[in-house]
Amino acid sequence: MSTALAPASATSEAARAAAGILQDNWGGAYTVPATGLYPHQWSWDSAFIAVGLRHLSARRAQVELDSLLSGQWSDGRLPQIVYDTRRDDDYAPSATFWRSADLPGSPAVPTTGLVQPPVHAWAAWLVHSQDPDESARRRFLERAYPRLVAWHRYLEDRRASDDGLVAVVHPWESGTDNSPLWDEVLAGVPDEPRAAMHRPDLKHASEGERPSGKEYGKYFWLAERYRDHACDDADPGHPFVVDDPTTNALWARSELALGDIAEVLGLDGAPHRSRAARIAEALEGLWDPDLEIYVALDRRSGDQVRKATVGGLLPLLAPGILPPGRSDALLRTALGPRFLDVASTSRPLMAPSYDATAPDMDPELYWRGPAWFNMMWLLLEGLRAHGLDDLADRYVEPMARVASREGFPEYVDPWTGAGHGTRAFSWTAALVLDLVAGREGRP
Ligand code: 2M8
Repeated sequence: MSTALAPASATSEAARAAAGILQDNWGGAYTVPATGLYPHQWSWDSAFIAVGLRHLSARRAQVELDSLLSGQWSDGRLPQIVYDTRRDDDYAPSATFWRSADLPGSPAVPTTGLVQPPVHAWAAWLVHSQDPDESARRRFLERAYPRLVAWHRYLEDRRASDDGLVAVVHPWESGTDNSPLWDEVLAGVPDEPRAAMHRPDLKHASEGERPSGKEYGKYFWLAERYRDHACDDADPGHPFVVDDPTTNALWARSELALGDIAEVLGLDGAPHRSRAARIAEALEGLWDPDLEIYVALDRRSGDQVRKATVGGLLPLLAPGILPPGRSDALLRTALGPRFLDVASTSRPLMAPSYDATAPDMDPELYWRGPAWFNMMWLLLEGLRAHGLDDLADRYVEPMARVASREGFPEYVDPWTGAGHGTRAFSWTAALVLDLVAGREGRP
C-alpha cells in the first residue's frame, strides 16, 4: 500500500529519497540501520523502521517486526542485535564475541544478550493500524502479541526492581550509548577488556563523532562481564545497573499499545493499562524538580544522575497517566532553552539530545548533543499527545529538508542541520517518511 504524496514538494522529494534508502538497506526480511556501520538487525531500529515502512508496504513492515521477534530468547528478551554472520568482521562486538548459542535460552539465530528500549509493541500497533485488513489476513497481531507480552514480562520480572522501574545493564541498552547520563556510573567501570578490541565503526564515522577509546573499553568490559555471567540479570556484582528514562517511558507507552492490541484480539486490555499507570507512577522516582525533567538513577548508589537529556522528556508520550502538573512542567522544559527553545530567534531545527545550556554539550558528538530523528519523532508524538499538533507540524518540513540535503544522516547539528555519523541511515529515512505521510493525512 503506498501513500499518496503531494507532487514535487520538498517533502515529497524527501519521502521519495527516504523510500529509496529503505529499499537499498532492505535485506529480504529486515532492514539494516546502515549498510557499512551497522550491518545487522538492531532492535529498536527495526521498530522505528517498521513505523516508516508501513507507508510503503504494510506487509514489509510486518515482516520487519516478525523477523526481529524471531530472535527472541526463551526468557522473553528481545536482543539488541540479531547478527548476519556473513558480516561478522564488519562490526564489533560480533556474533563470535557473544557466542549466544552457548547461552541458555538463546534462539536459533546468533544475537547479543543485551536489549534495547521497548518501542516494539507501539510500533506493532502502528503497523497494524496502517492496514488492519492486511494485518488480520496475515494474523500479524496474533503472532506478535504473545511475543510482545513475553518481552514486557522479561522486563518486569528480570529488570524491574522494587522501585517499579526497568534498569539497563549496559549503555548500549539505552540506545543513547555515550549519553552524559552514564558518565558517573561508568567512572567506576574498568576500561580494559580482556580480549583485544577492534573498532570497525571508525571506518564509517570520524573519531570526533563516536565514543572515545576509553568509553569503548568500558563498553566491551561490561559486555564481557554480562556474557560471562551467562547474560543472567541476577548478577549482584554487575557495576552498571541504571534506571533509564527513555527505556521506562517507552515501556509505559508500549504497555498502552499492548492494551489496544489485546482489545483488537478480543482480550482484556485493562491489565496493560493498569501496568502503564504503575510505570508512570514509578517514574516519579526519576523526576528532578529543579531541572523539571526525568533523569536517570544509579541503582547501586541509589543516587539520581541529574542531567537533562531528550529522553527525559519522553514521559510526554503517556499524558493521561502522569501526575497532575507533570505534563505542564515537562512541556515547559521541552519548549524552553534546554531543548526546542521556541521563544528564541536562534532556536534549533530539532531538539538536541543533551541540554543545550550545559557547558559540555557538543553538537557533533553522538549522544552528547546532536539531534536525532528518532528522538525528535518521539518528542513530536509527545507534543501531539498534548494537542500541540500545529507546533509539531511546523517541524516536519525543515526536518525533511535537512534529512534530504544531508543524505539522511544518523544525527545532525541541532542548529545548522549539518549531518554527522553515517549517511543513508534507515530510521532517519523511515521517520521522515512517517512525518511527511502523517502531515499529509495520518491514516
Ligand atoms: C548505536 O549503537 C550501537 C550499539 O548498539 C553502536 O554504537 O555501535 C546507537 O545509536 C543505537 O541507538 C542504535 O540502535 C544503533 C544502530 O543504529 O547504533
